[in-house]
Amino acid sequence: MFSFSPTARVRPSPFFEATVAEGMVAGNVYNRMIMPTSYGDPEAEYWRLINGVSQWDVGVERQVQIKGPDAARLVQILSVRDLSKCKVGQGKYVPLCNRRGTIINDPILLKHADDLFWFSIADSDMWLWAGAIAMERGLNVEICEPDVSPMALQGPKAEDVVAHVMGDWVRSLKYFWFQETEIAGIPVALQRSGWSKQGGFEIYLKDGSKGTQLWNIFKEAGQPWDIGPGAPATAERVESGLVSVGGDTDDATNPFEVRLGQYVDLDVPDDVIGIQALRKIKAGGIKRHQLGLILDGDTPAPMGFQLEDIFYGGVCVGKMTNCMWSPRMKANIGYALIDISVQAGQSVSVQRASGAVSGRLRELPFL
Ligand code: THG
Repeated sequence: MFSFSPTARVRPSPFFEATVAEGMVAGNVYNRMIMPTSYGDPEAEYWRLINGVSQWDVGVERQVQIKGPDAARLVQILSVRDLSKCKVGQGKYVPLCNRRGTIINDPILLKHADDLFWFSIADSDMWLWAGAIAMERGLNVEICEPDVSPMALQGPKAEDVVAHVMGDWVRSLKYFWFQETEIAGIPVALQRSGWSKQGGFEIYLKDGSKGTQLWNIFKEAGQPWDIGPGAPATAERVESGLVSVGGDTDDATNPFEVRLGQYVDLDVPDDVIGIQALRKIKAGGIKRHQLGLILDGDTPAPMGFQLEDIFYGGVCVGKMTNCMWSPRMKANIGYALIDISVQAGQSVSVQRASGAVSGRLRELPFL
């Protein structure tokens, strides 16, 4: 039984009751909310994501809404990716940086109208940041958190379930594009997105009083495809090379170091926060990079993780930022954020709580 003491500062997701009813046994704190992480059988939850369809409470992906005459300007000032070609109905993955070019969040931006945007944020307070920058720049915008909570359906069978509930039109929704609609009178936005590389959708619930009802509609509709509860799966996302900002990054990490350079457009206007620093960083050469690390041994690492030092030739060259048993690779894998001089193919030693473990570096993604 999962026990959680509600307080005004740790907000329950609208799907909380439904996930408790599903047998949620573990959770994590993300954006001052509880994110379910397990329903008691991590192995089954992993294979369901790889082969079937998995239903996730990702209400922790909070929305920061920016509205008003200067909304598009503010959104670009906050984003190091060029948004000038972003269309209404389109989503974009956008790194946000501070003035030093350090990545502080990596939301999906949803453009609802020329003057209305949502940042669907990762784990840091972008509401405060957006408000402070709007004030500093004298911009005419309203910033709020709307009543919006995403639920994800991920896995190769997610599309069949969503089409069964919502109609075959969902099959032609393009990657990261979204559509406002209703399900049994419940207002939602449906987007082809989600924090896995197994395909699927996110359903942004726009009425927090309807969480259990929406959850159960998909739970029931998904029975023929053997749907079941799950959560963003560390093993899958590491195999797939997805970045977790705040976990895989530290307070000096720039987007180039963690393979996000393709989402940085150095020719955006000079007033974009961090872009001048990123131009200098790029010109001066990147000092660290993110590689995959496969540890020796065939015993699954225990769940739970803290940063670990990586040694090469007896010298600490960086950190291992996550480590998880990969059921498909049959090895403990993770990411290394290390000095640029240490390269894929080389062997290193990781200082684990249980002692030193050797491993080999390689390029990401693993799979
Ligand atoms: N969905 C929604 N909001 C979110 C997340 C999400 N907010 C928090 C967090 N996840 C933001 N981080 C990411 C990181 C990676 C991706 C999405 C959100 C992602 N990346 C793909 C990749 O790297 O291969 C594709 C990026 C691209 O090509 O544009 O999907 O999951 N609503």
